[in-house]
Amino acid sequence: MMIKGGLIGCGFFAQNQLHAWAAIEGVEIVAICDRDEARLQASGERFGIARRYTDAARMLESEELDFVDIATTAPTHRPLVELAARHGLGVICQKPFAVEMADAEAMVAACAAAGVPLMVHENFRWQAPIQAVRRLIDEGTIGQPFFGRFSFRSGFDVFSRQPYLAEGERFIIEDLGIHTLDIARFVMGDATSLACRIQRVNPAIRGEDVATILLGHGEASSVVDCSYATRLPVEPFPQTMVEVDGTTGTIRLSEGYRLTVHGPGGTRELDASPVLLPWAERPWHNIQESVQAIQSHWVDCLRSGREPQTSGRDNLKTLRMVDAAYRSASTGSAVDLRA
Ligand code: NAD
Ligand code: 89V
Repeated sequence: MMIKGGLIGCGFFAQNQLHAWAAIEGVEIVAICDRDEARLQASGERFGIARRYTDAARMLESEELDFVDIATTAPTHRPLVELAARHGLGVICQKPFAVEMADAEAMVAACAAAGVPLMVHENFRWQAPIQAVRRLIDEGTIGQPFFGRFSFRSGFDVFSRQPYLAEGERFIIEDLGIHTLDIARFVMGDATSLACRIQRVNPAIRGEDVATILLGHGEASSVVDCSYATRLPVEPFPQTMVEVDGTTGTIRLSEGYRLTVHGPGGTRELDASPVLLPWAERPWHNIQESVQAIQSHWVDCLRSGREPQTSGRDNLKTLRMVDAAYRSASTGSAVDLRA
């Protein structure tokens, strides 16, 4: 049976989500909503979706849906997630799930009380090269990981398409570092401690554009370093570079999606490039492929009744890292995440 969804927020990133939904079998976005009429009509025309609303409550009252895909920015997430839960609908919510931990916890509680699934659209761990790193570790290729580095350093102009990123008091950890911290958790296991330093290099923006974070994962350690102030000869946006040292070998994911695996059996060079989907465009194709992957995962979870990998409950752990990073940067002290 066809799964029916309604999407709220027809802005910049929702275009990727709508392309991905159109490419996934067995699911259809039957209605869309944006309070900006021009954006609503443009997305409706582009994707051939006739049922259009400027008010989310009206959409949920009028349509028969199985789930809602919320593609708005963080301040609107809680009222929209709670609205969907009141209607007994499954919910996908974009990252950052919330700015305040209390709002994130309330959304998780509301969906649990309503008995509806909730997935945070935390797509970076679904990138093909990141999945490849995790697979190699699971296969025992490098033994037990004891050190990781997850590095996103770029000078790409993200502000032209997402002007709100230049305006907030917080920037890189909340918007991008949140993905990198989630990747660190995905590869190394949950974090037990965190220390962070931040800098603002670009004077034209309000928030921090550089963050350097030291994580403990039990006995293992990792470094998450992010920058939008880094001018390189070849602009790597939006690649995350990865280093993992294990007891019997190493993994390196380098510029150009080159994966080098060294272990007792020798050294292998692999091409971990993402597929360029028919609707995708470089350099965004890595992110776009992961959008299709996470949305396919959601459909699988709805059909099987399994909890999504990045459920609301799971994402609280990533959000606690974001919260701890800002606290550590302002106090200069490390934060114990075991409590
Ligand atoms: P945007 O401002 O371009 O789009 C948001 C849209 O939501 C706007 O058109 C706005 O009118 C609409 N909207 C807001 N509140 C609404 C409401 N209550 N009802 C109906 N419509 C409403 O923002 P964006 O750049 O598309 O970002 C959206 C979210 O996606 C952000 O949280 C951002 O962090 C996230 N994002 C994620 C990725 C990723 O890879 N996962 C990449 C980029 C952006
Ligand atoms: O993925 C994101 O959340 C985006 C970007 C890659 C530009 O940081 O906002």
